Amino acid sequence: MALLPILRYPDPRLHTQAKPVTAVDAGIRQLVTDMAETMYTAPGIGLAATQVDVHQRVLVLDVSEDKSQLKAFINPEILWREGECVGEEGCLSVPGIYETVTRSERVKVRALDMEGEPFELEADGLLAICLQHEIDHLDGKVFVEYLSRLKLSRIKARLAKQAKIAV
Ligand code: GNR
Ligand code: NI
Repeated sequence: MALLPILRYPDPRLHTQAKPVTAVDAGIRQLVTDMAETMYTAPGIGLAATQVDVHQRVLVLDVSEDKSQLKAFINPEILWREGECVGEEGCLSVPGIYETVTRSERVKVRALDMEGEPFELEADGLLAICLQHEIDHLDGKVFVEYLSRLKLSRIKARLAKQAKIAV
């Protein structure tokens, strides 16, 4: 097991478009294991491979109360989306920043599991929000980029100040 370092916004590597996984092999299963450990330790409810500087379409999440529902999604695709919802989001790559984002309320996702088997999942609530947040990471998008330019420039200034204080 290994903890992986998480890239911090505005690291340009967070804007990398991740490539589809071609084979769900031992290397991918190890990546999923390490990402899960990194997510639980952070702690966070989701993590995309992009955030640990691996540019393959892999994400993990666990939105359960007791952290017992780890889910891995390899090559996730949104089949359809419906409705709109507004919620406060945070991101392990943008520490200490919480902002309201509008997302689809329900999504249906198809992905491969750890064995390389396809599955489909209809999600709403926090699971739907988290899936959209993580799939955005795989497409090189960070949630703060949905905000106004003014808000984003204020956030960048706050992050720059934080980075100076951090050792
Ligand atoms: O831990 C996380 N919490 C969270 C809260 C609201 C909406 C999305 C998230 S995902 C985030 C972990 C993370 O940065 N995943 O990419
Ligand atoms: Ni994030």
